[in-house]
Amino acid sequence: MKICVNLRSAIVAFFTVLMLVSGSFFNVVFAQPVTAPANIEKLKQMKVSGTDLNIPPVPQSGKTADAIRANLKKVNLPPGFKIELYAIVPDARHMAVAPSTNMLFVGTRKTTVWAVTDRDSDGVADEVKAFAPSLKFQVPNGVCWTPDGFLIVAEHNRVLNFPAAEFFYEGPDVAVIEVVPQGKLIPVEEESYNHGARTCRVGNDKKLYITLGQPFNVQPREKLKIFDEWGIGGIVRMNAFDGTGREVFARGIRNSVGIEINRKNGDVWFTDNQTDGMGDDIPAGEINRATKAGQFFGYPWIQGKTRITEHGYDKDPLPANITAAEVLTEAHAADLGLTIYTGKKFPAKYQGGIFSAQHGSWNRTTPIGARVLFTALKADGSAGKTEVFADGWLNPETRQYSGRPVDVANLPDGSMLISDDFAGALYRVTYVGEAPAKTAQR
Ligand SMILES: [Ca+2]
Ligand SMILES: [Ca+2]
Repeated sequence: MKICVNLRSAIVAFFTVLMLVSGSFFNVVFAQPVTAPANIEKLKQMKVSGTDLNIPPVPQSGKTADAIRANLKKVNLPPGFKIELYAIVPDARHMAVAPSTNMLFVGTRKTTVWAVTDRDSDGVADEVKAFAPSLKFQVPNGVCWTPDGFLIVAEHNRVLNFPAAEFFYEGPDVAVIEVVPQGKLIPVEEESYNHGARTCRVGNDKKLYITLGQPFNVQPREKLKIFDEWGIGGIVRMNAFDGTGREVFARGIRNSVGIEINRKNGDVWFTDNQTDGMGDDIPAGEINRATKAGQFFGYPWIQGKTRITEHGYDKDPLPANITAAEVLTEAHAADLGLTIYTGKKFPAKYQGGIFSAQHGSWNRTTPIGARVLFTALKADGSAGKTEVFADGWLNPETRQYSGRPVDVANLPDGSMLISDDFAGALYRVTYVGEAPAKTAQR
């Protein structure tokens, strides 16, 4: 009954939004999208696309699942914590846990957004299938929620908003609003296969924040102006339903692939990936905090404490008013998704602190990363100590990965999910207490 009420209110909300944005809605009805043009236009008018109603599920048992479970035995966690396979999800990247049902959506750097459902509420997903398969996504890496439960999907160069995604996902056709039409998030000439994965969050101000990586190792000087105007190498924010009011929120960022809001004070936290080719140990990776709009985070003149030499930026005087990183992480570990733990089941020291995923290096003499860090937050909202929370997906002897963490997310029951795009899986971390959990044995 509750679901029916929710569904009805979601549909009402959807049409309300349609009316609110009807100007832009009808303007774009007959416009482009590069891929599957007919289908998105049909879905925007709540018409069926003709896509097969049966969406094939991803097998959740068998050899792959067994191998992943075996690999998880090598993962190290603090005493009392347990990690288990939650779901097989190919290319799993950033996660958006549904506010009111036992499910989540998972972005990829390919063409699929996955819908993952735990139908029997036992803490393991039972069903993984493509979300909105009648649409063709392009690098739909970024997924996040509006406060009223509309799902945002931030692609490389388009942003979509799905009202009532939690209820429509059972079929191939879902209600959709184009927040930013294809080719309008960045200029089409600036599209790139490098640093093209977006991440998003809706802030306490209800605006949609999107990270925009700049596509170079270090951007050439002739790109500075246009990147500045568009917020490439930065974070932009806009109305989450029609993309209006867009502005550049933060600048001076190389390639952020992780953003989180501190709901207590509205701070915007984000990771920044380090410059390649400057040696094994510099520059540091960064975890940053933006406390207001308009802050400048130093790139490409400085990263961590290292002046950037490519294109001679180190010869320039250091720009004024650089907001320094809150946390410097080891070079090349590739800091990606981060989330503030909002549950109550982990020990007190973890509550309200930041968990962040490191994907692991690809170009370091001694590989590093493939782990999850924990950073405590102080009472004033700044970062305290950072420590390794989970590692063991990288074998230092063979230099081989058995997994590469991408993102971290809260589940409503106080457990935590970690996504892994190498193994193609989601893991669930629970706190079972330091004494042997006898009640868990059967
Ligand atoms: Ca289940
Ligand atoms: Ca910086």
